Amino acid sequence: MPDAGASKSKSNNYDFDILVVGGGLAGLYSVYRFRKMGLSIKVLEAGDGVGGTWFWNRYPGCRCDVESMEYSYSFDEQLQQDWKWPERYGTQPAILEYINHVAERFDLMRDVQLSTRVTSATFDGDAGIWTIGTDTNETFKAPVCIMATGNLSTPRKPEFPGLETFKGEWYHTGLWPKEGVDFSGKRVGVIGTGSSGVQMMPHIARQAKHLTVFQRTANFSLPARNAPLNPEKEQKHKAEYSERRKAAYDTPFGIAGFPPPTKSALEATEEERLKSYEAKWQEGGSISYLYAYTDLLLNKESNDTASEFVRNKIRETVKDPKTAELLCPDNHPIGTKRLILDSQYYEIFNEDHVELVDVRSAPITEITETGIRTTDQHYELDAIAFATGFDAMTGAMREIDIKVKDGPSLDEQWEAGPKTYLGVMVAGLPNLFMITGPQSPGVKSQMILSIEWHVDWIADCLQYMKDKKFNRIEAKLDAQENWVKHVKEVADSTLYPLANSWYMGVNIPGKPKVFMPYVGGVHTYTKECERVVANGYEGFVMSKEEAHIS
Ligand code: N01
Repeated sequence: MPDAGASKSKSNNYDFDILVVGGGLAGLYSVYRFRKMGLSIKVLEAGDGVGGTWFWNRYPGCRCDVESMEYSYSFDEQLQQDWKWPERYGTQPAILEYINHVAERFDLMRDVQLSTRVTSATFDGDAGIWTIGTDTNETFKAPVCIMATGNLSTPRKPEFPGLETFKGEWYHTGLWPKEGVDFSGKRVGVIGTGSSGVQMMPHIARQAKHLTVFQRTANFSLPARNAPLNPEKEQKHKAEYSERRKAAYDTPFGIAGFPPPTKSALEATEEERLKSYEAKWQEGGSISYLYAYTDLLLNKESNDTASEFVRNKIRETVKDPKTAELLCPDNHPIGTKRLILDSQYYEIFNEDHVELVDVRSAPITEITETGIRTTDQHYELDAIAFATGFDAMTGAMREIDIKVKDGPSLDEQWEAGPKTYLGVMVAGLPNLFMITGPQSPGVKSQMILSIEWHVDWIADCLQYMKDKKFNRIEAKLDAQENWVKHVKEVADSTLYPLANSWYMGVNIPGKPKVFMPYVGGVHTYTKECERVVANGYEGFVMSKEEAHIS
């Protein structure tokens, strides 16, 4: 751990105390947190603006599925009191505006270099230094490197033959043009019915002459019931902010305010269940619904009751019975893929100009000059929007050539699936931390809470090392093996592995089928992190190497 300000000395062989890859919510909070410790830091960000997910995903209708009062930083009381969210769920522009406000308010941008994609990170064990290479042909050196690369930051479109011949326009939700897209009067095809596709389609349906929805897997979606933020609720929430933020760490998803369920769905009568599901359906929001009973994500029979309730809602909403049946998910329990929140998604299928195409029974074979061909038919299109998701959780890190000099790359190490200790470090990669890495609760939690937890945890760890005069930390292999095993055991005790989800890596051809997030809950995870610290950073080796501090 370098001394504060030491990096400014010419005698040191590095440029910054800490290098951070990624200028999203995690990178920005890192600047705030580590700067407060007196450390020099540089964030390298590929985009020409900060915000990560909220910078890139500009598709129409993009909105967060966690309520705005929750989905925000907690590190500054005045910030959370001052900021006014217009709606229950933040839109992409509203969230990006908030992120830019935070960056400006805390003067974070002076430590961020934009338009710089990190391509490599190499640790020289003798010097104790990470060297980062970029697509701008620059190199940066620091003893500590933090991967704040995000979990859903590597957009992927399937390799359909013929895309290059398509004469119309095409887009990916995760790389949407800043200036927006006008689909007025166009025949638009959307491939993919995950959160992005489902959120986007009602907006496209309003503009387009014709919308063709290419669906491979029907997903469960609940009404978001978005609305302007109720001023009384907002005031109450703000009065309780700090207690609510603390309480959130004692909950599975990192969000306070949802009383834990008390009984199994099978202990309730059918009448009770329907009443409960109906109330949750009317309330809107996914946690509330999945929290109706204790075992909706544990017991298939219980889950069936919640799944069938939603299927019946789809059947009630969509007038054409054949289309309704196609929209009813039939191959995974509700909640085992990210439960979607929508605004009037199912309703669009009652409109004459919206057509649902089942590409599970008749897959897409090619993209032609004028549209999309399936094994059944050709669809004439002027524009195609890929809502086909991301190489989630590991994609962004595996794209960077991360390694200890002359050692195997992280990409090679993770060939059979990611292996981490607590989702925060990888054995064999000293002084390299991850924010919300695989095998941490990140994507199964209120993301910003998990980000703040990791950054704070790393900051405390670096302070501890400094106090003890250590300058190198590494996860132990056996601690990592045990953690990976534990993460798998926890997942296997739930219904999650039953779905072909991006949590399992199944959406990317050739990616190993491994359940990647930790689903033991934020409350369990944070206690484990605290236990590890209380035991002197159990599972980590800290040492003092002579080389790099001159
Ligand atoms: O991506 P996805 P996403 N032929 O992977 C289909 C977060 N998020 O961008 O299921 C035909 O979920 C694929 O089909 P299948 C959120 O965590 C949050 O929508 O693999 N179809 C699927 O339907 C979310 O879970 C918010 O059979 C193909 C779709 O493309 C995550 O990001 C908003 C195909 C991809 O769905 C990812 O969501 C948006 C092919 N060859 C995103 N390949 C909110 O906060 C793929 N598909 C609300």
